[in-house]
Amino acid sequence: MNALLLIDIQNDFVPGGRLAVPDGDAIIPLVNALQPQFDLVVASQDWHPAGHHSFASSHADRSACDQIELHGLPQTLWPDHCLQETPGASLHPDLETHRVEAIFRKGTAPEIDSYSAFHDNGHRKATGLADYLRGRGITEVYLAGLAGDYCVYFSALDSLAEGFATTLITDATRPISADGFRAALADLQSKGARLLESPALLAPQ
Ligand code: VGL
Ligand code: ZN
Repeated sequence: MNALLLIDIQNDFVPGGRLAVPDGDAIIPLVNALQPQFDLVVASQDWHPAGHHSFASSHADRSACDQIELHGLPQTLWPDHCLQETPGASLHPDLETHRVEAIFRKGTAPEIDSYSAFHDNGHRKATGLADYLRGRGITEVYLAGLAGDYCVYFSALDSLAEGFATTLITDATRPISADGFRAALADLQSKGARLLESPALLAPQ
């Protein structure tokens, strides 16, 4: 059984949002077309409280993109984004959600960031996604969404570590940084992930 994970396809991550991924909304028609090809579709949602420690605004004399150490972990500081219950945190209105059976929220603890849909960045707390997928009989995980070099990349790493056969659909994601994405793809491949373009999934079987 296979599952499609839709990572953080939220208003704040598309052009016009507070942490816009260039061309991020371009993936949505593709992601909608891909959904019927999978046994299970699950989404994640970045869901931060006001004053989250990953926000530059939570630190005096810091700006977005600064690198700091946060409670013992390296942390990139971001503009305020995906604030709980705000329109920016909503799934994009064009995203088809009829087949989305569960939504896993992450980034809710104020003191720690959570790029992956499986764990926080310190691997201290699981979201429950891995157990949920196993409970549904899933052995193969496919990933799409935003951003390719952050939340999609870290979700794919955790998917591999959890023992799922892991495939990143490379044209169904967009990165914040093209260089960061190239490095992320090379790392994923070296760890056993498969990279695939959507036509291979959409072509008649
Ligand atoms: C993300 C930075 C901060 C993402 C979330 O969804 O890739 N990136 N929070
Ligand atoms: Zn975030």
